[in-house]
Amino acid sequence: MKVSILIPVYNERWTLREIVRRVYEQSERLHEVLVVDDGSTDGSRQRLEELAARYARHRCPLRAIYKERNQGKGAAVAEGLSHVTGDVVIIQDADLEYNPRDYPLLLKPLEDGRADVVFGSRFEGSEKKALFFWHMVANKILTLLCNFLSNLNLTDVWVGYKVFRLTVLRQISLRSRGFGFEPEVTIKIARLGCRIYEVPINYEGRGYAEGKKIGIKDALTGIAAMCRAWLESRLGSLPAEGLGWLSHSLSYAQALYREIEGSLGQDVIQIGAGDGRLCRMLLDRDELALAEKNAGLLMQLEQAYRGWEYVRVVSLDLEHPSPAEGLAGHFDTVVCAHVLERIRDDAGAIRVMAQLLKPGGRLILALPAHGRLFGPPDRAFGHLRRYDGRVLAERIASAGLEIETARYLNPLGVPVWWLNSRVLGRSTFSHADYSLYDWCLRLSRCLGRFEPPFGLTILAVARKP
Ligand SMILES: Nc1nc2c(ncn2[C@@H]2O[C@H](COP(=O)(O)OP(=O)(O)O)[C@@H](O)[C@H]2O)c(=O)[nH]1
Ligand SMILES: [Mg+2]
Repeated sequence: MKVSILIPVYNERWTLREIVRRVYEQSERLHEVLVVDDGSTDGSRQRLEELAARYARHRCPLRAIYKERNQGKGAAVAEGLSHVTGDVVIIQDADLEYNPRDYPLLLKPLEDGRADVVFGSRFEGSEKKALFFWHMVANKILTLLCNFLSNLNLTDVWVGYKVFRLTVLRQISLRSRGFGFEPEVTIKIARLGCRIYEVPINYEGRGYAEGKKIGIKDALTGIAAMCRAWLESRLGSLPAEGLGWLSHSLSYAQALYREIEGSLGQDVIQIGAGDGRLCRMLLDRDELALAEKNAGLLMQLEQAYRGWEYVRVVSLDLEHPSPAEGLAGHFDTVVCAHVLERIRDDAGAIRVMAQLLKPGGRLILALPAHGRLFGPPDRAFGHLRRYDGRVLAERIASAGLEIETARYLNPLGVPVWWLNSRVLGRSTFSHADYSLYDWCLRLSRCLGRFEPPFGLTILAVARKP
């Protein structure tokens, strides 16, 4: 796991050298150190230039970014994040309130694959320095409000130590310039449904005489940031790139599972396991292989299933398959949900999957249906096409498989997609949009046995002779 450290700095000339030294004490576990100077006016910039020169050739180099104008911690962090190249990032304040000695504690839940995000907590630890009463009161109220809006039970939202997987941060956009960053990021990641841990950390609080800057104004902007983030996390558009549909809608993953359950064998491979939403439902098999080509997701899956005896995680790229490492002819079911529509040579990809099957085994495909619905939202998701039953049947047959069934899912979603895609030409999605499609899905289920010959998703099951 490549760990990046991101240090936002504003007028921290007195502590900068020491914090960087403390960070480098942990350097054997680090990948890079990024310091963003937020338009400091106290000489921090010169200090930083010296430090950048000193650590330029280090195995884990220090990179400095200089902002001309002071904009606040949130802006400094956002700037830094656009340069981060690791798998996870630790936000490290530049004063000496937080000690890099806590990195192992903060990283543990991520290394174990249990968490996507880890917050430190200044209130959970054993030993702590006594601090200002009114700060504590304000922190409690703001944390309560943030918990209320995000439906979490954190004890310390305003903590400086926050650690994120980059795959998570890349799914949200951050607007807050100042300390509003803290609740904003909290509310937005909560909405993504990722796994958040809190670990007790050490905290050497400093007073205003020592340069502490946060104040009543920050509390007020924090409240405004929370309300905005809450609204935005419901109505604002989400980046469609990346994992796509499955990762945004649990009900969709569940609906898919219900549909395919009857066709599953005991030795299953899921191709394009992604963030693991669907594969959690495949765990009651004798053997489960999870294939993924994205390195970040692969690592996440490896961590999540480390120690599971019958689950193995494999790297597989359908477009450039390396000679199947003992996988050929091994499975009685191949599940591939929402992958082929992004692959140029989809017929070739089906052939690769067919090779993985034992004779008599089944390939289960879930794909966006109806070419005529193709439009801007598809492009935003990286779809190259949508599938009509006939075309799909041809592709499947050309790989030497026999189609058993082809059914449609979510017929009531079709008019909504058509409106968005063909009439409004919208290419963005908000949580509200996903909820709407989820509702269509639920209502579609009420149609029961009456299965209309159309739907947003086409689900095909094919057999290897
Ligand atoms: N206050 C403040 N801090 C900033 C700014 N830009 C970056 N930072 C950094 O954000 C971190 C947290 O700031 P600090 O004043 O210690 O906040 P507090 O610990 O919550 O009181 C420090 O590393 C600052 O140097 C800014 O515009 N204002
Ligand atoms: Mg501080």
